[in-house]
Amino acid sequence: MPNEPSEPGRSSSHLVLIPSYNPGPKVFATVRDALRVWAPVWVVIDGSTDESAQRLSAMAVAEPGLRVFVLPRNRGKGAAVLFGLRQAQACGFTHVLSMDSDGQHPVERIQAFMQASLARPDAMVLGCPVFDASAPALRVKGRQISNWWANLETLWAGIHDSLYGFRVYPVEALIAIMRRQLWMRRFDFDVEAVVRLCWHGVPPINLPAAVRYFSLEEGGVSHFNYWRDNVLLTWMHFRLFWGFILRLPLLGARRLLSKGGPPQGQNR
Ligand SMILES: Nc1nc2c(ncn2[C@@H]2O[C@H](COP(=O)(O)OP(=O)(O)O)[C@@H](O)[C@H]2O)c(=O)[nH]1
Ligand SMILES: [Mg+2]
Repeated sequence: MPNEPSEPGRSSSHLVLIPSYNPGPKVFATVRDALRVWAPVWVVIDGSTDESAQRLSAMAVAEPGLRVFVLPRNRGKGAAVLFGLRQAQACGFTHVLSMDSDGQHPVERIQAFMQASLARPDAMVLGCPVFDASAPALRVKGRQISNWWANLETLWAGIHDSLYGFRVYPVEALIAIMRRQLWMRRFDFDVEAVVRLCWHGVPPINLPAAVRYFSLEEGGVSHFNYWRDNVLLTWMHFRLFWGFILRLPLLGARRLLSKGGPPQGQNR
């Protein structure tokens, strides 16, 4: 495959995109580890007030595979991803693998996700979280609720997890969707992106990927606020539900044409 990097080469179609906001100490190892398996790696620093902008920019001087964008004001994860998508498109990239900056996502799965995307560029490759004992029960439960809604909203089009941010997105389709939406700019991004990409006709491929939750002592940081962000997610599912009702005839017809099975996507 011509676009696959031969370590430590560079892909000209697929890049790793890491949106980052006050990520805690794990960001440096996360970026370094990502660069060991893929290039390019881009970080979008979203109005962070810690020292990550300076330290990662300094790292980029010595690392040709790393590019760091520093945005002056915090606008949210979805807005930072959209910024990265637009830059990626301007540079000719067709796909981005988005991942968290705080060390929770498995860098060692980047290659497998990129391979799956290179083999099926029409699809999105979704991480299916494999939790260990570190996962808070409340987050796992909340996820099941969001997954149920996302599956209803897409008429069971094959989304295994609606919230996991470790994914490969087709750039053009996601920009086209986000351009028309005012929302999807904060923690409502991950769910709304998969649901709307499904509506858009982009099939999901689900691959397992471990997720870890770190304690404060281990350097874990979370900006997810249970009240604020659960209200945001509830409002998002309300909007998506009505979008689903409007699209029901189209989704139903698609479902019938796909002969009942969860569709186009593969699951490994
Ligand atoms: N650019 C940007 N990224 C964010 C923001 N908030 C979170 N993120 C990214 O989203 C990831 C997940 O957020 P986090 O706060 O760790 O939430 P949690 O993992 O769900 O508890 C982080 O690692 C960042 O990469 C934000 O305001 N701006
Ligand atoms: Mg996190």
